[in-house]
Amino acid sequence: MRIIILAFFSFFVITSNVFSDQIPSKYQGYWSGKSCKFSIEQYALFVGTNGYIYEDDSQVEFNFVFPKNIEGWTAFQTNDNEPQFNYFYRIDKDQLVERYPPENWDRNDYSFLKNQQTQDTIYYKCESNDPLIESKYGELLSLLNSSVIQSCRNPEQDKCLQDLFRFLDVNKDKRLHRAELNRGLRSLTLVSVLLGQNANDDLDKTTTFGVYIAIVPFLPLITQTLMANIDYDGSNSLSINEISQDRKDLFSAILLAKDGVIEDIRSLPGILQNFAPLLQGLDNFN
Ligand SMILES: [Ca+2]
Ligand SMILES: [Ca+2]
Repeated sequence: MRIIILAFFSFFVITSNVFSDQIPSKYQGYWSGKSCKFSIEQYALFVGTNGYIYEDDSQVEFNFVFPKNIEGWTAFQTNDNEPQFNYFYRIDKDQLVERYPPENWDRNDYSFLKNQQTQDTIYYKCESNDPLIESKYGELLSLLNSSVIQSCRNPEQDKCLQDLFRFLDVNKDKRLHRAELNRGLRSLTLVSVLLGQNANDDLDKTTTFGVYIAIVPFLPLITQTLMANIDYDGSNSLSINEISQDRKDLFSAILLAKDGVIEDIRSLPGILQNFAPLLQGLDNFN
């Protein structure tokens, strides 16, 4: 299990070295047009403690961000390598104002925050998540709101494991059952697919979801491997003690399963191979 945690959280480490602060609570929640119905407004923004999901009729965007105060605005900065995601927010009369820099911005001149050069987007605060968005991203929304991202800045910390366990343990019985492991893998896969599309302008949201939906059937294979190798007391569930143990044979078993999955993916359409880097991340912990 720890190997899986490390593999997944290596994304966060790569994406950003330090999550210095949480996003201020005034920005957190679900935002859209006035009706708050995605079917009408065709755009929605969910802001969590450490990141956001934006969706409109043609694209979906997900990022972990560092909030930074600049001239009365809060910049949602990703990392230096992704200058295309630079949004600035402030709250004005209970509405969320989103501004982006002018084209070819030099990243130093903040005068556009005072003198508007681009069209602002205005969002209204919604009482609850749109059911459509909730059904698609529910697991991801709860991940964004959990303490996992903060505490797993350093995946070696015990708190990372404990918080991840709590996030995965949906029914709070201190045991991870297959369905809970599958759910966790699903949300982490969705994270990796969404982050993966940031580097690829050609992917629209239909393709992104195509990749995700095609990957999902493979996830029980990983769960099965985990169960077969670390359910020491045969309870058909994993306790925190069981997943805390590092064992060489577990590593090799997972790597074996990974090779099998990659082999299966290779026989599928090319786009599915986007999943391979996620599994190849496991190699770092060989
Ligand atoms: Ca449970
Ligand atoms: Ca067990």
